[in-house]
Amino acid sequence: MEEKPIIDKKQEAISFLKNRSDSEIAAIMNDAKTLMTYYRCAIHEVETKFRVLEEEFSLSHERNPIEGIKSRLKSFDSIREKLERRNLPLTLESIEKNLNDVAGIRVVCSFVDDIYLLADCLVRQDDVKLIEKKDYIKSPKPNGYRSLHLIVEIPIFLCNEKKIVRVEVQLRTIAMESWARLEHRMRYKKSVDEKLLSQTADALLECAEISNKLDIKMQNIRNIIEGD
Ligand code: 0O2
Repeated sequence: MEEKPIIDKKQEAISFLKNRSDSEIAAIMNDAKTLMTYYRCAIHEVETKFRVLEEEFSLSHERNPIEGIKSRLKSFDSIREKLERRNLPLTLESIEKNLNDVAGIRVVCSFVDDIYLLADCLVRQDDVKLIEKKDYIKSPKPNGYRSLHLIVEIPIFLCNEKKIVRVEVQLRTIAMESWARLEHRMRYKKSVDEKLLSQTADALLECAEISNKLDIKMQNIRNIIEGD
């Protein structure tokens, strides 16, 4: 079967579409819209799961492990960039097969223990299938990045079918979140020169170590208060 490209500004897509009829183009666009809708529905499903856990924890444990939940659908530009970087085809089939993070949920927690607790509660649910777990808390990235990443598959129920959709879940503490946001902003700041970038990389690594110590101290304080 011929694979269809996603619609974006790229030359390949333009030349692919050049000889197509209006109805063929409309069908391709419709397929892209449908796929994105599935990812959006999957985000709702996973977000609801965390909201339910949040309700349960505040009811039965009188505490709330969740400080905030954010979700995002990967933009076509970043989808294209990731596929190109990996030399993968720019098609809807390729997106579904090769990209795990088109639908993304980020859960910000109060304490490191809460991250593992919530991750465990999620993957134990019988409609959730854990595909991959990357623990950048136990093994931080060389630049200091910490977070727990889960790739899960969940079903979304449509009128006449059930679709299995992949979602990337990132769980982190407030300290990890503020570090990652700053690092992300620095990385995409084009006006910063090479020398300054390398200096900020060292400073960021130091900040990551401080933020790790902060998380450990905060966790210890909570353990003392709660008598763990
Ligand atoms: P955006 O804008 O957040 O979407 P995979 O996704 O498993 O196929 P990848 O991309 O190597 O392969 O996965 P990884 O390392 O788990 O990272 C995925 C996402 O984690 C990134 O998405 C970021 O959101 C976040 N992340 C990973 N490393 C870093 C880091 O060093 N700094 C910051 N700030 N975030 C990081 P995207 O697609 O890069 O971006």
